Amino acid sequence: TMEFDNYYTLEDIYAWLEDLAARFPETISIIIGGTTYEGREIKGIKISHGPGRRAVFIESGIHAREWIAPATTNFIINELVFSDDEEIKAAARDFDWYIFPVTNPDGYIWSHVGFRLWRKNRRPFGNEFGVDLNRNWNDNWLKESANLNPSSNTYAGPGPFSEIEARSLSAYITDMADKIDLYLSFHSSGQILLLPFGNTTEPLANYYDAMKIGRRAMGALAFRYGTPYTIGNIAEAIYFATGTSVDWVKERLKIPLAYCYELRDRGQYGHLLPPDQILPTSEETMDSVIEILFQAKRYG
Ligand code: 0X9
Ligand code: ZN
Repeated sequence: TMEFDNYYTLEDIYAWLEDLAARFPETISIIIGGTTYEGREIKGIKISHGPGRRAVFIESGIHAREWIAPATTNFIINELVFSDDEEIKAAARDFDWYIFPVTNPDGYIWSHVGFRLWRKNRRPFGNEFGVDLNRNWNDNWLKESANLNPSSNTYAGPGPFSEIEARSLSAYITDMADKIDLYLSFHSSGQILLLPFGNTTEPLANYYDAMKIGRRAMGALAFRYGTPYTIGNIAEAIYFATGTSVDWVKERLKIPLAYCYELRDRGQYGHLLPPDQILPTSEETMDSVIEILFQAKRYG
């Protein structure tokens, strides 16, 4: 079992996923979303109570140092499997859940054994290491808040989808895109709910519906502990940024709803969020995910 009073290593997270799949073979299976530069698997979990269901897709840990993101995703998995709450049980039953807690495994390991604030993957470029995997997706690649300097934390890579992690995960998503109703990407920090797009402040696609659903969801999030969130598209709420996963799934795959969460906090601890905030962060985030699904039915 997984406790939510501390952060876990990649090895422990993967072992836990394997254990769940072994214990509940009828409903849970291991899925492999791709491969890493250092040869690891991007391991995730599929929860399904039968064929023909629409899907929710969740990815986190694309930025290695944002440890609260995989921790929150693990909590969501745990709730979907073990919760007695009727709404959560219904959500678990009614959707197929495809969940990848750590989409940058090489970087995640490096943030444990090398440098705690590591963000990128671990591909070497001369003396430098790593591409920002949330700048490498093939949508407006290199246009905003990204560069071609391997020493930068926002190095976009030598080309769009140059990185095996982003490329292989995108292929996995593409194969199942027409069943995805909701796509979630967890990051930290700032307490911001972001919707596409990162290249313009124009309210594009289903911006107004996505904002309405997002506001209700952040109301549900704040209800538990009062945690305030800002909501907006990426460009208006934080900064212009392109080549991100959420923009790519929205623009290229036309996923109806795609959100990126910047989880707690608002700067006091930043990426070094103390372990005693894992549980409250996870609980309030779970509340909001359930609310998104509820609201999406009304606007879907
Ligand atoms: O800059 C980023 O990649 C994200 N902020 S972070 O501080 N976690 O690095 C925001 C990007 C928003 N878009 C997506 N997540 N797709
Ligand atoms: Zn991030």
